[in-house]
Order: sequence, then structure tokens, then C-alpha cells
Amino acid sequence: MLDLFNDEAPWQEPLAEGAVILRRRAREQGAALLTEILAVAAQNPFYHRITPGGHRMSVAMTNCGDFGWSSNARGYRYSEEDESSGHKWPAMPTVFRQLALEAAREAGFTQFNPDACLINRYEPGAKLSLHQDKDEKDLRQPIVSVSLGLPAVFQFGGFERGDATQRILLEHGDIVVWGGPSRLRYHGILPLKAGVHPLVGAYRYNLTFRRAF
Ligand code: MD6
Ligand code: FE
Repeated sequence: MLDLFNDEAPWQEPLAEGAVILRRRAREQGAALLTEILAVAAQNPFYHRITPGGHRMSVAMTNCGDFGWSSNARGYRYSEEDESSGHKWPAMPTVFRQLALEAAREAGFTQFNPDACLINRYEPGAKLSLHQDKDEKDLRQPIVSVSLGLPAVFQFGGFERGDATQRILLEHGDIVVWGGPSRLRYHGILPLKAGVHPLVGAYRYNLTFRRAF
């Protein structure tokens, strides 16, 4: 229904070829998404992974779907089990999959079929250094990234770590879809500023949907 009192109906902002921000696109689903995040975390709790270089990540992570992303001293990989518990990942909730497919389609990717959803939890000070997402087998499939809770500054760069970056504020309900010629761009999240979001509290959550295999 058209809501004349909603002054924040979703809108699109192109970011680069193959990359677009769907501003506020996940707001309607925010409460449902949060409920499912907490249900996943009740089964497979968030924890801080160790990078291959031996550092404890400031972002806490869990996963749902057929495969989950993880990092340990041996490297990065996707696996069917949570190595902290040996348990499989919870199924991808319907509200997650539905939203990811709609967002991908709106961004022009009609063939998206995610088998993995990484859930990141940021507390104040948590950050994600510049990186490429290249552990997935089929790089023709895009990534759909949903931001919830506290705002964060997203860095969006080029194809070399040292390339100039744009800084973009991602707020509650924003979705970034990126693929095609932008799929391997470097990106990261600057240290989260403390705050309290009315629905989510003192955290930022990010869901990234991928096709891992
Ligand atoms: C985050 N996102 O927003 C981290 N990766 O918390 C990512 O690392 C990311 O947002 C690939 C595509 C979109 C992303
Ligand atoms: Fe990434």
C-alpha cells in the first residue's frame, strides 16, 4: 500500500557498474530479520574468529544456510559445520532468502541462488579491514548485503588494496547489491561509533548472502 506518511520509501543509488545501494529497502522487514538473527544465534552463537595471521577479528560472526564462512589459522573457507560446535548451520530463514532474491532482482541479477548467509555483528570499535570477497566458486553471482542497526561507514575501493576508496554511510535497512564488473572490488567497514538504535540496540548487524559453491 502506498504510505503517504512514510517519507523514507526505498530508493536506489548506483555505486559503480554492477553495484547499487537499495536505500531503506529492508526497513519493513527489520523486526522480522532481527528475530531470525537472534534465533540463528541461539543455535550457533556469534564468536570472534581468528585470522590466518593470528589476529582475533573485532567483528563477531555466525552463519545460516547450507554453508558458512569461517576463518582460522589455516585460512578462509566455507563449510557445512560450525567448527566451534561441530553443528550444522541453521537453514536460511524464508524472510532472509525472499528479501535477498528480491534485492538481487531489483539490482538486475535475476539468477541469484544463495547457499550461504554470513551474519556479522559489530560492537562499538569493531571494523572490517579492506578485503575482497573471493572465496566463492561462482563469481558471476552477486553478493547481497543487508545493514541493520547502528550506522557504519563503508569503504568501497578498486581492484588493488591501495586504490582510492569512496566512503558511504550505510544505515538501518540499506541493502548493497554488487556483482558483475564490481564483484572483486576491495571494501571494508570503518570502526563502529557507539550508539543505540531503537530496534536493534547497541550493535550493527550485516547479512551477506552469497553463492559459495
Ligand atoms: C559489512 N560487508 O557490511 C561487511 N562484502 O559489514 C562486506 O564485507 C561485504 O557489504 C561483499 C559485498 C558486500 C558487503
Ligand atoms: Fe566483504
